[in-house]
Amino acid sequence: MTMFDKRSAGVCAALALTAIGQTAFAAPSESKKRQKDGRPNIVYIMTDDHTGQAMGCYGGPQNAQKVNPTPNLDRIANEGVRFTNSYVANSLSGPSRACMITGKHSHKNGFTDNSTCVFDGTQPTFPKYLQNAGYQTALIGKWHLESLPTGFDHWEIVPGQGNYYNPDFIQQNGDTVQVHGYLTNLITDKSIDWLENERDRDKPFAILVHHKAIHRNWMADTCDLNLYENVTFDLPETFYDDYEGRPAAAEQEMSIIKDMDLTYDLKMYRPQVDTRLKGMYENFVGRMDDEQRAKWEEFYNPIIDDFYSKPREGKELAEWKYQRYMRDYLKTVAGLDRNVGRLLDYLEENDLMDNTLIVYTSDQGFYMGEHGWFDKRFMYDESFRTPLVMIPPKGYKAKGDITEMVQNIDYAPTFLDMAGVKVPEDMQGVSLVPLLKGQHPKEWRDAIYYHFHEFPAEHMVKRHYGVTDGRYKLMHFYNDIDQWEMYDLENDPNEMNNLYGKPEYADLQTRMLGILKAKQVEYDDPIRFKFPIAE
Ligand code: SGN
Ligand code: CA
Repeated sequence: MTMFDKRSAGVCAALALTAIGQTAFAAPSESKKRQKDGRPNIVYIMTDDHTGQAMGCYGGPQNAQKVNPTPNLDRIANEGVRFTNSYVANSLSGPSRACMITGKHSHKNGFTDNSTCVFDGTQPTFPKYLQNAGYQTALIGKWHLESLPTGFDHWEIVPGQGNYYNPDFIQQNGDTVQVHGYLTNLITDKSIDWLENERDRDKPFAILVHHKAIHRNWMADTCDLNLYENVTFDLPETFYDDYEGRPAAAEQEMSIIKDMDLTYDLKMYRPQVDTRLKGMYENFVGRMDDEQRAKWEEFYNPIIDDFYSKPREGKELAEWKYQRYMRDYLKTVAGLDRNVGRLLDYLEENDLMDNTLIVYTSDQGFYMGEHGWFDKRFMYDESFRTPLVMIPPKGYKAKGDITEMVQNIDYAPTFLDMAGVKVPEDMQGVSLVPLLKGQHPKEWRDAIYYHFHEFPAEHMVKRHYGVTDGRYKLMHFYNDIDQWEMYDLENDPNEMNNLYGKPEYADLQTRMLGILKAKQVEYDDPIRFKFPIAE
């Protein structure tokens, strides 16, 4: 059943306090009632494709002084901790979500790729363990694991990737309901609404707030459309990468120049001329109501007119695309940041900060023009890393930067550990609680393992696995290719100079192959290389 729910007016800057949920929260009496169970609550906020290069506290966006797109996210880092070496296990949405919720690598949780997998919802996950321990659990937003969620007292998800404007939500009773508004605002409204009106105040809670933003095709809220139009972003050093010595990197389909679509990604659509593209265009703007669409067209039409009035090609076109990409992406970040601020304000106003672990992360990093790309998937740092900032509950001593190498398989054990639930032996991640207490365990992991499986598929990034010890990185691309790469991340942070097979690095290569072998054995990955390698 589809209904059009007109409740939300959408939340733009000054309008924020008039959003649906907010007016309902005016009476504080019930909300001020203190939680009886002293175990910490968990607010886990995860966005989609939000990369550190677009987050103020990680130094982004690159070279654009005066632009800080994330003051609210930075507040989490400033009041709490910033992980400076945070990685994913498989840089893609569904796989990342499955790793995060199970505490296991993809080959163990079974969700190796977005195109062929359905998450087995009968397997143990951290929300189920928390539920069994007496927590109340909720999930709101993007889920993307194909099967319906299990382990949540309350859930409301968007189908697949979800829509930015007037999106559908699948509800727990099986109904699909269309809701009026902009998705980032709506997910926040619904999360606050659950905290305020549906939470059982006798229990601790864990809520997963999963945004679609900043996923392609980077559609901002109408109130943010004018942002950053006067900013010119510097090109990343590697924008014109020629992929020399890296054939696997050369073969992808995620190039801003070649693959970024003028209509779909950059919204340059002329209804009178591009009639063939109408269906594709309407697919993403067709859900808007007249007012939203009028604001959208008022903003984009002059840019479209200007674009088609001055034909560009070669580098000029490439750099024009890059600037539009950066602007659209960062406008979408702005709405996300504002909404995280709304959620933080709610927690603060309701005395929930002291006893709550607040986490902000993304399902993976993203390319903002580095190597000439958008999208993710590769084990190169921009998409292998993911932002991770937290405000721990009161009493946890850590502040500032945590530099130990951590991975999204660590979140589940961390939440269980913090809740006083024994971490199951088959979880492959490790609890971050000691780090949040300000400790630096001597026996911390010395390398991170990665495995990307989705090929052939959109963007055509080859299958590969690899390890990093923080200083060096080794990768093996396999399947229809057999290509090794090795980098010195300190001397070559852009990963341009493939050291694999160079005689002067033979010892390092042997050492890194040893680490890779050890990790594939430790994590019991059935897809592994044969050792030693025949050169
Ligand atoms: C969609 C996007 C891709 C993106 C995948 C996976 N195409 O298919 O660009 O790589 O999602 O992203 S689109 O035409 O539908 O926008 S993920 O983050 O969900 O894994
Ligand atoms: Ca993603």
